[in-house]
Parts: sequence; C-alpha cells; structure tokens
Amino acid sequence: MERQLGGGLLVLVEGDITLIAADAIGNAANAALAGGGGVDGAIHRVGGPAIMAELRARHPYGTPAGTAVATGAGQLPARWVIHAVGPVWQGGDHGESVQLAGAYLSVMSLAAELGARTLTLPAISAGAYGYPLEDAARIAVGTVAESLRAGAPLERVTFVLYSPRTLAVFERALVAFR
Ligand code: AR6
Repeated sequence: MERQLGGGLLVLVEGDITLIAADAIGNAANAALAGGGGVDGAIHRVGGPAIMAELRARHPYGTPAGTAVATGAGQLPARWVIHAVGPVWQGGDHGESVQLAGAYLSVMSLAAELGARTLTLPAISAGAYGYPLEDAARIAVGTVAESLRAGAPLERVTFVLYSPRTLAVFERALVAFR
C-alpha cells in the first residue's frame, strides 16, 4: 500500500529491513546504543562491526528515548543507519506517545539533514519494548505522514513490517489517516 503526502510517497511493505535498499535505514535501538535483538540485532549482524565501532566512538553515553543518531551503514544496502530509541511501554501514562513520535521525528529530521531521499523504517517499540501495536502504528504512520505533508524533503519513506499482522495494522492506520 502507498499514499502520496506532500512531495513524498509513504509506502507500507512486509519484509526484512536489512534486505531493502534505501539511502537511510531506521533502526529500533536502545538508549545505550548497545545493540540487542530484534531489528537492532539484524541491522548490526548484516551491517557488520563498523556500525557499533562508530556508535561507541561518537555516542559513548547513548541517546535518550525519543531521539536518534546517525552512523554509516557498513555492509547494509544504504549509506546511513539512523538509530532511533523508542520508549519502553509502561502503561501509556509515562510520556510514551510523545517519545515514540519524537523518535520518528528525529529520524525524519536527521534523514533530511543528511540529504537522504529514501528512508526505510521499522515499527519502533512494537517488539521487545511492548508498545501496543494499534497505538504504535497510529503514531508511526501519523507522525511520518504529517511530516511529509508539512514538506519533509524525502521522496519515499517505506515502513518495512516484519509480519502480515503488523503490515495489516499499519495499513489500517494509513487508511484512517486524514
Ligand atoms: N526487519 C524489519 N522489522 C523487524 C526485523 C527486521 N529484520 N526484525 C524484527 N523486526 P524490536 P523495539 C520488527 O524488538 O520494540 C532490541 O533488543 C519486530 O517484529 O526490534 O523498539 C533493541 O536493542 C517489531 O515489529 O524493537 C532494544 O533493546 C519491530 O521490528 C529493543 O529491542 C520492533 O521490534 C527495542 O525494542
């Protein structure tokens, strides 16, 4: 599914984000930028050790939830990885929605700063961090769609969703976006 918003196309596909070429790949990292499982594990495994070496050198203290930092992409089919930190779900009244939107906005603004024209994104916080999928999808799609509509200079932003269910929930969120 895809939808034109401002000058950019918002695309939803099912797949493995490490296999899809883009100028910049978004990662769902932790605040220590220490690597881990899920999409973060896959990105470091496929990208190779240069990514972690750059994170340790440039961001030894990590980056807080709701923010993001960029590195090179090692062996991944991209120029940059943008490591975004989503919130850990704690019931919804600990600022999670603001932090999740902030993570996506940080990725969008770093991608623009770097001059990326195409960006891929995972469903940040919707795995190990336990964010309820419907809410995570609404915030993800809404934040990126609004940013494209407001003139973010990206030609294409693609959410790469790891399961049919995740894709279906994101599709419903994109249909509902006004
Ligand atoms: N491509 C696309 N999506 C993927 C892939 C992949 N290769 N692998 C998993 N997903 P998660 P979080 C989906 O847990 O919730 C890590 O340990 C997955 O199915 O990766 O933000 C980090 O180091 C889910 O829909 O990220 C942090 O400690 C989505 O990606 C912590 O997990 C996000 O799941 C971050 O947790």
